[in-house]
Amino acid sequence: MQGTIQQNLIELTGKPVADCTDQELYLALLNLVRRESEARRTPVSGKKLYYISAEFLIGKLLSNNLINLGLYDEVKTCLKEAGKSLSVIEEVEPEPSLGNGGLGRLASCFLDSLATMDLPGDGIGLRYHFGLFRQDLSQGVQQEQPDPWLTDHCWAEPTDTVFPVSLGGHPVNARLYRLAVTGYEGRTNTLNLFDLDTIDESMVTEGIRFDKTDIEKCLTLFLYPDDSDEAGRLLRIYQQYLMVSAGAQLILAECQERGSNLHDLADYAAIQINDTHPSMVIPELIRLLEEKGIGFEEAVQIVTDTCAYTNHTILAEALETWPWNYLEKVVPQLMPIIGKLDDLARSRTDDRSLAVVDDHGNVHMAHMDIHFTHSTNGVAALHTEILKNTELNGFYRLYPDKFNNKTNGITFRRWLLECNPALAAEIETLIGPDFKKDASRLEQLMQYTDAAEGDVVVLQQFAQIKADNKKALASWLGEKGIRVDPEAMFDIQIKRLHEYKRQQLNLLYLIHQYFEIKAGHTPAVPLVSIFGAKAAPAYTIAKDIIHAILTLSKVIAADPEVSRWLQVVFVPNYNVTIAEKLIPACDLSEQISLASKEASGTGNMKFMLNGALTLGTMDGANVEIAELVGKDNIYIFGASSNQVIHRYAAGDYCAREWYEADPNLCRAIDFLTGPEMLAAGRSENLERLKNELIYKDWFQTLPDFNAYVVRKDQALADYAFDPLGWSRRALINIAKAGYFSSDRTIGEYNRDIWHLTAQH
Ligand code: Z15
Repeated sequence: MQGTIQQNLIELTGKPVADCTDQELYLALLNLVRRESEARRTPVSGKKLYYISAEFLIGKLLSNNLINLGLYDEVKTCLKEAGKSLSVIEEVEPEPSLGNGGLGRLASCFLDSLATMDLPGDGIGLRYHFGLFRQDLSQGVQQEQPDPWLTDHCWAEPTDTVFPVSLGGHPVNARLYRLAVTGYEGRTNTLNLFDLDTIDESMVTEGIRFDKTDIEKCLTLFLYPDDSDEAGRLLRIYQQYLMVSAGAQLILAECQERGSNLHDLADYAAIQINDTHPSMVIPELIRLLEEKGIGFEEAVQIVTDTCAYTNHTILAEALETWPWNYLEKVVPQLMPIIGKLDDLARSRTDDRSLAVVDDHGNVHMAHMDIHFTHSTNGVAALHTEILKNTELNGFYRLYPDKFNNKTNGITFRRWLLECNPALAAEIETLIGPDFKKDASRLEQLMQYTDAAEGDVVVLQQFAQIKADNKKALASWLGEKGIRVDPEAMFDIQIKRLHEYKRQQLNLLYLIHQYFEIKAGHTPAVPLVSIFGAKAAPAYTIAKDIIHAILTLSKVIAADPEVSRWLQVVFVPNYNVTIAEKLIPACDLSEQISLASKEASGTGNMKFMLNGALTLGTMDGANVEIAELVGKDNIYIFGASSNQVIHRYAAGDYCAREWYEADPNLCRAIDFLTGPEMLAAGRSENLERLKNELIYKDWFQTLPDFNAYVVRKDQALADYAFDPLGWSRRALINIAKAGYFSSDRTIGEYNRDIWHLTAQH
């Protein structure tokens, strides 16, 4: 950078820093970051990765980019000297919530690691006008509001590049927007986002409702529109096709410009298909290659060599299958190709269950991915084993060499350096700065935990940082009118609301605790139980669970006898920005999905890195966390994935029997529709949830209830009676978190799948 920060800001705003508004300073910083990021672009030599994803949950970018450019401290000081605050200026920045949860956040962590490791890797996605809805809980139930992020000045810049795309036979133009992704002391890559010029934001009425028929006006209005009706599902296919068609044209154009003759495409591009949402890139690339004179069989081979697929779930509802006649309406030009791919797949195996098009005429996107890419990976060791042995066993037997595991990771720049600067500074004092680029160095912290007691002074410093972070969170909550006791244990469950993630299990524990306190059995330590979660707009039971938590929170708050010991807090509109405030302040991290159902989880890694202990099932990456930290430094409970898989296979699970057999469970479930709850909440929602738990309980909450109560109470007691031991175990978690750096994950993708060369 030329000149000091102050000189640059004066040049950009035309006045002294002290005279600028926060808005003016935000814009100046945005421009400064842009200039510096651009300076780090270099032409790509060799292969380039294209990570195609319907979601990029990027979060705010200002601080992140300043850190990665090495400008953060200087900017902060300069602003402070002029009486300004970077964190206040940051409030001006809207969060781009272009993702629902883990899948989209993972994509963003990956882009950060790619750029940090000097690997050429760009993202391809959609420029949704409104990200995930803003959640309003003021009426005691979730209400959805649009969440605009496209202000006049924003990180994603329009370009003159447009690609023609045919949607249901109608030609439209996809315009490319580019967002710079700068690595930590690394190169600048690009997140390419496509959009139409014809989108009409004024179509949005009453919350997030809009007319789904006028495709050209509404196509990219929202991330994942409600898919509970046909118009919604069609819209989603249109969105996906816009993304992959424009994306495929961009890839081919870039590769040709860099010298590819397309026959050698796989030497110029690696394409990662993030879940099944971008799967149509396979037939679309084949179509484009055929248009350029390449024969079908060779085109299939080129595409197979270029593309790889990541599976992120075994939940049936998340594995996309589209009826043939839906696809025919949206992408008639792909249907002959999909038909030929189905023939080809059937020629490779007699197993009909592996077909691309099943006997009911449904197109299985994941099946197309596995047949016509060279790699299929799961996202945690257990998840990949389940894919190989159960869910995708037929494919595994057909293509054993295609299957591989890539355990997820998180970028430590955002999830440590940015969100927990005090912890990062303490670590740097103890082991030096190298951990920022080589996370495995965190292991050196083990020396402070070695003795039975550990190094008392160091442990107390870590405990003090946690205490300070809890105070900071308490004061942030205080500004929102929520008062919590920072001396209490902070227990946090933040993630999308879904029955498989089992927020309802946590709810039942809290009701149980309420009864125990009423009976004079107070917990070992006061407990603040914090939730943050959005429910899909059409997911009724998920919304009922939110309502029940909110109602319980009211009931407890109104009862001084209980509220001295127990507080339930639901933070509205949970998003990346809020996660960055909550995670550093957490003592106990809730990772309580039904074993086998959470493919990996990545929040679990963020909490561990920030010195929380995990209370969790043997699911997803929890299994690997448990292996790394050892069983004494994590609270594991509940049925194993094998037990769960067998219980499903037997088909004889009966929730009602568990409800009737366990008086504590029965008492907790009945409380949902007891007089206290009904006085504070809505009977319709509470009754429905109660019936769901007794008569369905699809995610087997009841069998794990007892073990959960016992383990959680144990955690409370350990925290209360052995604080130093707790700090020591927290430090072990931090020291072992290095494995979960997304730099490690990206290194493995590159070694096994992409084969990119670092650009220096
Ligand atoms: C999503 O966020 C995930 C999987 C999906 O299939 C969809 Cl549609 C969205 C999550 C998994 O639930 C989570 O376990 C995993 O850590 C994350 O993807 C990233 O792999």
